[in-house]
Amino acid sequence: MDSIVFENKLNGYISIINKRLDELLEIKYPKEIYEAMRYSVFAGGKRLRPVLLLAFCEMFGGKTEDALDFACAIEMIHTYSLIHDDLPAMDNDDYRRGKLTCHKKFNEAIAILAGDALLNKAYEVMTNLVVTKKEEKFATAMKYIADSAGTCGMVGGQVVDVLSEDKEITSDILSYIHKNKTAELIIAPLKAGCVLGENDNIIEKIELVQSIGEKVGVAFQIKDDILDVKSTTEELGKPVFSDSKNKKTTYVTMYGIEKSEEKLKKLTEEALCIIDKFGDKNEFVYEYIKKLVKRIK
Ligand code: GRG
Repeated sequence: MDSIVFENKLNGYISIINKRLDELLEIKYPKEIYEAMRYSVFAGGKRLRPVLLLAFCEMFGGKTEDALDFACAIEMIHTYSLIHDDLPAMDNDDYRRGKLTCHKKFNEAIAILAGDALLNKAYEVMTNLVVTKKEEKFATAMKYIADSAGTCGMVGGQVVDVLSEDKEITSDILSYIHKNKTAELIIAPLKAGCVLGENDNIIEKIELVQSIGEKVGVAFQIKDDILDVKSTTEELGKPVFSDSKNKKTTYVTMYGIEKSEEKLKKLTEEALCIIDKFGDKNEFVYEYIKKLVKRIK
């Protein structure tokens, strides 16, 4: 895909996501909580998960209007997880996306509540669709997202990550952490996009999409681990070497940079091979996933 066409398409997705997030997070009473939620949501994230959701929905023939609120909901869940992950009780980080973290900008109580409020808001937005649209695919999309965020997904991964700090862990535990803490919240928007867009052979398609998501999700975490040791604070917008500071085992500390780069390449190629099966509407998705390997932040 031509790079200008790609950039235009990506910016188009990001702009409709931002516009809708702005509407969904309209400031009401008590304004302090909305200000903290908005501060973190509009702090300059890449919008990876919502873009993937809209792009997969489109690749499978769906309408953006059906997928947009789910895309915003997953970004809210992602932002809540970052706010809580930065708290003193977890990673204790002062900067994220080049800006003060939520608890540094406001205070700890407000940051905890802003995370809680974003998580809850995501479910408010999704249940609203489920009750108004009355089509099974909306409930299924919500289920994929809800399942990915909880104890059998991101929270479970985060718990094992926290409990593993300062300890030697096995490769199986590391895989569990990657799959759950990071990959689940990437698998979910792909599956939600697919179910909202596709009408035929949905079970077979969801299986393929699950496999793409697992590969892309783990590749994304490996790249994050590589950037943590190879990038700079200015480029990343957050401190580098945070994994060693927090005494965490990562793909890089377990296998070394070279093997990590190889694994990243292999997983990405395997994911692209599956995407190839989805015919001529896959161009944007194909390019986007290729570019994730080369991302610098
Ligand atoms: C607190 C329940 C709870 C979970 C936290 C997601 C997470 C679990 C922690 C964040 C730290 C981390 C390294 C997570 C791995 C996933 C990841 C690389 C998140 C960053 O995602 P990006 O790069 O962030 O998409 P932006 O800022 O672009 O939105």
